[in-house]
Amino acid sequence: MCFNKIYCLFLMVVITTVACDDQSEEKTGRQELIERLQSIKGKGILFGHQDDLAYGINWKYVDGQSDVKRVAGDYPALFGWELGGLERGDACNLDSVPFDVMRSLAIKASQNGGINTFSWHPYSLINGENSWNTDTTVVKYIIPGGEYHNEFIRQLDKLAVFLNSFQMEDGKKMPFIFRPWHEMDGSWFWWGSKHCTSDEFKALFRFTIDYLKNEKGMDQMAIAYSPDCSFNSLNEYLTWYPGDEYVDIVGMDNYYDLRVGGDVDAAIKKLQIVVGYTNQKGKISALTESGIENVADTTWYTQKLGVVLKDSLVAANLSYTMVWRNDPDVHFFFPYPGHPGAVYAKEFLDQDHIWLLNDLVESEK
Ligand code: BMA
Repeated sequence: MCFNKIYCLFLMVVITTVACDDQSEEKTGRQELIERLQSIKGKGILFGHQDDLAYGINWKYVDGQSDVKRVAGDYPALFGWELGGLERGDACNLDSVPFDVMRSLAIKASQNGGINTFSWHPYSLINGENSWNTDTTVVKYIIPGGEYHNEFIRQLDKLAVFLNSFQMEDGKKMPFIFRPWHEMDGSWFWWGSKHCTSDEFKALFRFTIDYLKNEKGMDQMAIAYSPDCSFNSLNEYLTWYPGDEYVDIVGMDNYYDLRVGGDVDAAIKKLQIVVGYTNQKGKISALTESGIENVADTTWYTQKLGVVLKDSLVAANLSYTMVWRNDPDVHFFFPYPGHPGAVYAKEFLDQDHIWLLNDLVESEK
């Protein structure tokens, strides 16, 4: 009840101001990115390619070049990048991509309407070896309370300086997806299932995100959880899950089920588990990595990936998929013009529900 008219008026002004402030509060880059990925659900699945703009078959750092564009006529909608080596202060990542070049290419991709996602294969703080070296235990030493925890924080500091330096033309920080500690259900990385307990793993994941968000102000980052494909139930899938408050995108890496002689139905079943969780929790889902080395199965894009992404539950819910990099000396996962798989990759990408950059941009007009 108001005592007098002036007091009433004063109260109304205060209430209106607070309400207006709430409405005008700017969305964070993370929120904007999540909304974008939510809004394409059921309309299209973004196609992504690791290192797409950096190099491909018979070219390296050529402005505007992309193997996806050479074959399909447009850039991918999602661009993957790798941070391994940054934590040591290296100028180039473990695949020799200079971090400065990566920054300008990722900003360009984002400026043109694309979405960037970062993976991280860090070197071990214990023996200095790469992510695949499992000779020593690492995780328990770098989580809070561990002997190398402070050194781990210095590594995260380097990541934060780099990723916070990605600025858009309007001065805002570039939004992106961060996908740390991936394929933890396998045992090939030092953070894998045989090299730490699930509680240690969760502590690692949570600390990584808490530190980058809370101490380094990284509110432009959406987080992806992406085990490999060794699960058969939701329970198994969630064994290493750090919690809904830490994860925006639930994903799966799956090369295994889509290999020659693999089981496409198994891949579909597992993705159904992932998208089922998405629906239950209002999250985003993705096939975060897939491919076949050197496109050895020429019809892979139409007969394997294409079949998985046509499943009605998957098609109605999945937001993106990504194939791995095109390193001519090591391995490639997307065909080049003239490769016998190129025609099938194009056929796959020409489908209405598989989106390249222009499809995404057009959908947001
Ligand atoms: C792997 C391979 C390696 C590479 C690593 C990080 O799957 O492509 O050659 O160093 O990813 O990008």
